Amino acid sequence: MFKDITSFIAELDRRKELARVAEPLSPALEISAVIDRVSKSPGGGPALLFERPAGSDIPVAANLYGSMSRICLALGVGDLNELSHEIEELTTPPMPKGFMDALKLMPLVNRLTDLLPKTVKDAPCQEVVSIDAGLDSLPILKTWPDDGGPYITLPLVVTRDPETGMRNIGVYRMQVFDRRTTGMHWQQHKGGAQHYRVAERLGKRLEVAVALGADPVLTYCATAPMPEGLDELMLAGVIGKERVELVKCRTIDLDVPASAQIVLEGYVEPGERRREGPFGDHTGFYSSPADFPVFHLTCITRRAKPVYVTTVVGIPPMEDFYLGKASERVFLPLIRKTLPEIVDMHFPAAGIFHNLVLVSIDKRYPGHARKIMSAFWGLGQLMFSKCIVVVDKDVNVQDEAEVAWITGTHVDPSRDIAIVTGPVDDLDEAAVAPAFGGKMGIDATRKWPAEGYTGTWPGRLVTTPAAAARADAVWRALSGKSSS
Ligand SMILES: Cc1cc2nc3c(=O)[nH]c(=O)nc-3n(C[C@H](O)[C@H](O)[C@H](O)COP(=O)(O)O)c2cc1C
Ligand SMILES: [Mn+2]
Repeated sequence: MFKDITSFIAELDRRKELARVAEPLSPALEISAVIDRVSKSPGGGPALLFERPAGSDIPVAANLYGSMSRICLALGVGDLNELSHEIEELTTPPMPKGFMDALKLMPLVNRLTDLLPKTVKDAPCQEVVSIDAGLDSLPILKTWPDDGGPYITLPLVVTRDPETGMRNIGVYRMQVFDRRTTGMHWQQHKGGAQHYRVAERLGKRLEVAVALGADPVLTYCATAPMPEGLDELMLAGVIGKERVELVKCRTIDLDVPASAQIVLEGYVEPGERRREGPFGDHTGFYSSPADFPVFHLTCITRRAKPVYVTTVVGIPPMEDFYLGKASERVFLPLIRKTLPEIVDMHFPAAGIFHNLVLVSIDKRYPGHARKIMSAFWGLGQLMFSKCIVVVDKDVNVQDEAEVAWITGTHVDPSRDIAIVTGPVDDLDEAAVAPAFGGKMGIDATRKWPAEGYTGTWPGRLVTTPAAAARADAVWRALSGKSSS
């Protein structure tokens, strides 16, 4: 696994998956326009290293995870389905049938020790420590023309619950207000916001550490929708197959990933809010300005020669689609622990994760599709699922055209649509009220008599095996002729 971003970038370079941009480009709009253009090329384009951002001697890396091959490389798998298999194996250990058999489980037990991070004394991220450095020393991008300012778009924001001490790491954008303060855009449903809620109730300052350019596994894990109270570092230990190394911050009482390129140390005060936004968001539209807590910088620590790692969100597909795809594969086996009837699920890029969720199930009883919808609406960040389409297990949900075809042919809207109201994504500007609105489920499974269906469900068109074999032979002959 890659110990840091520097070694990941070197490997991308070796594999010819890195494009170096030597042209001096402005962090205000120019660099992000290139990133957007490249992300839209087939397969997501190459990773990018801007060697000469105007006004800074720190290079800017972007689109590092923005392709199937790079997200796989980052997470140490050949195919994202391997992640599902690994997690399935780890969470379903076989029952040993005796002592010798139990010994065979040792490798599994060893892997459990990777769950706990360890603290180191010397860390690359603290080669340079500056108490009075400002954010103006970093090439932070302004990504879209009407943005409220420059934004740190891929920060790993570390906090601790002031009461329980539980750690959380999440990616929440930070708008630069001036060289020592930023916005802290943790939405109300997220882990960081919960810690802040507790701090405000206690009337206490909440310390915050922000890691920029942490190693690839950790970066992904910070975006993962871990259940509240479960440390993202545990997931990083599982996927990275080694303990995450942490180092103590210099001005606050928090630990940060030792592998980071740059660390921002600071705090948010209870009761303080400031207008944040607008921001060109991953919805493909500008998010409206709103009030969010304020991050005060106390110290910047960094490598002697750091790289500034960033991402640009915008009209899909962008880099975040691949991070989301990894979560889809990581959480599938975990969701199946309580919903074993789920066969597969898919979040199309155009649905920006939660706007469109396609699920296939092994239907066992009347109303089963609706049970799955209710379960999703009650399960962590899946509560944001705006439209859930449930199909039978013989439908391949990874094939969006197949799902559209099946939905069109299997649904009577007067019978098969469920509408509910509840919490919706903070970024949903169409909702009836902020963070509150409607959600729709479409039952596109074959309906049963027990569900009131009185007809005979029509059979799917398939020819006989004999005719198919004849067709194969004829087709081979035909294509042989045309190619010679
Ligand atoms: C590039 C990127 C930017 C993100 N920006 C934000 C953000 O500004 N605010 C937010 O609440 N979530 C944002 N997210 C989503 C969170 O990182 C994600 O929901 C994560 O699971 C939160 O972790 P938590 O459950 O520990 O809060 C972003 C995700 C990505 C990939
Ligand atoms: Mn969390």
